[in-house]
Amino acid sequence: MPFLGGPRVDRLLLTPSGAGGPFRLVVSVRGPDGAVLASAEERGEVLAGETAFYRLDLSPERVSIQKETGEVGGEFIRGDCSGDGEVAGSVTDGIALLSYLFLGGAEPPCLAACDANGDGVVQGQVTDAIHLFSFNFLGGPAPPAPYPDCGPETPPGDESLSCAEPPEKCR
Ligand SMILES: [Ca+2]
Ligand SMILES: [Ca+2]
Repeated sequence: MPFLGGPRVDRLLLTPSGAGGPFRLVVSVRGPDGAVLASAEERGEVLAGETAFYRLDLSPERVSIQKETGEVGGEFIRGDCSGDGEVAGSVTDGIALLSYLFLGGAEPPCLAACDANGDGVVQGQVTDAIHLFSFNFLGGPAPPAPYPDCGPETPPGDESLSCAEPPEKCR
């Protein structure tokens, strides 16, 4: 039976708004007639202040839910392009970004953090550097979340940019 859209992998973020606690997660793939082709179930627990990442592997033959840990979904601070954990009052983030983009400088450790305006794009643009300089020295708006605290990537923009090396502060 054809699977509309083809196999794909999605990610699920669980962040409890209250005290948190145990949960039961059920994912099913249904055919055009509504019949369940495959399903998977996962039980776990997410506590207040935590975020749990689950990777959903969906295809007509297989459905799986796998908890992600460690480097996947590394947290970061938006705007911290230099990776030192600081953004406010710092000129180095904008410089690190411009150097990388236009002067052949080293690739930043966490590209998602360099997307200071949160539009999901970094390459070939000066807008993120301008956002940083504007925020730090001209009273412009702060970077969107995750800022000023560490936080997870927001799909799809942050995920495609990815954060290869989350800053020390966020590990
Ligand atoms: Ca920095
Ligand atoms: Ca951007």
